[in-house]
Amino acid sequence: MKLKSMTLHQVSIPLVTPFETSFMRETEKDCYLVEATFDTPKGEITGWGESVAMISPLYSSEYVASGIDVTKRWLAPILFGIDDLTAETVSWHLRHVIGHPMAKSAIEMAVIEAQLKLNDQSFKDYLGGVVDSVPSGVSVGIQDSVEETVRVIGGYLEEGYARIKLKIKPGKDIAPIAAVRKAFGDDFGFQVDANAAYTLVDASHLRRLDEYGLLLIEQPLGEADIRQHSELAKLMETPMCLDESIVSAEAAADAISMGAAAVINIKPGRVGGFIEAKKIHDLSAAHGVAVWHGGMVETGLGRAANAALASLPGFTLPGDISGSNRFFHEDITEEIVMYDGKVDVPTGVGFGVSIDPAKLERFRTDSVELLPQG
Ligand code: OSB
Ligand code: MG
Repeated sequence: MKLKSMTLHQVSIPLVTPFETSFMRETEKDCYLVEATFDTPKGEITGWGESVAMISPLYSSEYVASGIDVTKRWLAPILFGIDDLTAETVSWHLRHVIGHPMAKSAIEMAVIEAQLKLNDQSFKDYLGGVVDSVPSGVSVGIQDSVEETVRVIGGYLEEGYARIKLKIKPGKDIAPIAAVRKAFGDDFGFQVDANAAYTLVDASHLRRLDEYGLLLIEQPLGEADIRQHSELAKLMETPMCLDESIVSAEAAADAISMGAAAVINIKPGRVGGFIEAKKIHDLSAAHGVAVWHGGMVETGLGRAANAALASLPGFTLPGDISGSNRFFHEDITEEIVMYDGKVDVPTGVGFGVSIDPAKLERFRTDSVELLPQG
């Protein structure tokens, strides 16, 4: 395939309710989509990708505008020069550009989708997925009060979600967790995510979480603190799970060998793409480390692709792959539906969903078309 043009569409989609983490409170989903058109043996084919970078550099160093900028100046120009571009070689061609995994992943997604369309294949079949549906967990933001936390989680349990993940931060941890266990008992999967809000000096405080039978604690310490997570893991019974720290297969290998991660959250965008993400799945499985699929409040496009990856056999814990209606009144693709605590793995060609042009038009705040130079 040869890249002919690439359009970056920035979108802003209202959230059904504000989503608050230890690092920010969001009321809209702001991201950009990559629409890439290729010359192929079957004529022109267009593939779509989605960047998981957030509007501000608070979860990772990348953000929406940095992704658009690096794609425009550096990444797209490299790919315009390649005659036989394949999904499997995108990350190789882009390897000299340091960092920017989310920007690279969004482009790789578009190449993957075009290649799947060329080969008339679903993403699930391409990856080797083994199940038709995946258990659906929900990520619950930090609420204004303990009562509100209990009410909101009660609603998601009622809807049938397979597992609850609650965001925590210093001062909003023990009390809401204890109240949720008191209200709903020990019979449901419950885990917490600190998004790097603590330091190792909080170890004795964090140990108190061991009382609540949590499935895991996700990323209590900083992105660069793999060794410190291994120290904390020795002090806690709650299984340690890393998100932000796992930026590549190499980082996953380090975390596993240092005892910093009993469980790994896999997010393709954070590690530079779905192909790198699959490597992490394979290497974790080889070490007997459980993985689950993380989420970045994706639109239906990213959500559909995530469900396909999560259909691999090593994903033994429910992922943050909720129904579209958890975040959006209206998604930009067909709605991803949660039923009986699960979400179907799309079986259509490509990612099995398509961007609705009218909705794209409505949610789009900006777009830029990139073409080969000269
Ligand atoms: O840490 O998992 C995280 C959303 C944005 C940034 C970071 C995280 C999250 C979530 C949302 O927890 C998960 C989802 O998409 O359901
Ligand atoms: Mg997380």
